[in-house]
Amino acid sequence: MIAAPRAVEGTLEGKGLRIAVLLSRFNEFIGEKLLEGALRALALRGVRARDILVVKVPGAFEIPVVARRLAASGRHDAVVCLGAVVRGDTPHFDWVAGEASRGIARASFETGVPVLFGVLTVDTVEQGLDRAGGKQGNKGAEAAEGAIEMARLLQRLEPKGRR
Ligand code: INI
Repeated sequence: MIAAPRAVEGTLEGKGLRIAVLLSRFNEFIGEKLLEGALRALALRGVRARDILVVKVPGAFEIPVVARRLAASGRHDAVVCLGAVVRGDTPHFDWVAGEASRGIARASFETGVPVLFGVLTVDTVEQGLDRAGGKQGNKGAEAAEGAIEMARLLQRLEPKGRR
């Protein structure tokens, strides 16, 4: 018989975790719904209000520099980035969405802290609303749960003795 390998996964136990939630105010009517979903999910999973910091920036392009600062601060176990980039008539969308996603990935990679990508990149406002508590669920809530899972997974992967 082949022995089963050891397997490691995160959990959705939020109690004791410190989470920063970073929101782009651009398309705020979508972003606020993502924020509501994220805060509800964090509370449902046991993250205490006093362990959550909400930070707002003007647009998704400004997310990476603040995400990196929050991640590097040592004060948060994970950072959840939220926003909505909606395609318009010009190539602006590509630059904003591209830099936001690249910068968020980089902030995570450079700091070793999970930085979740809960920024919608959609063709229409309707698609955005569908994903912010509408018929496609709430991507803010999904990113928040992903943050808890990733924080717990990284704790489990730490060398013995460090926790
Ligand atoms: N920022 C967004 O978060 N979403 C958008 O859809 C958007 N559009 O379409 O332009 C947007 N632009 C602003 C950008 O993020 C910066 O705030 C701005 O360019 C100043 O740096």
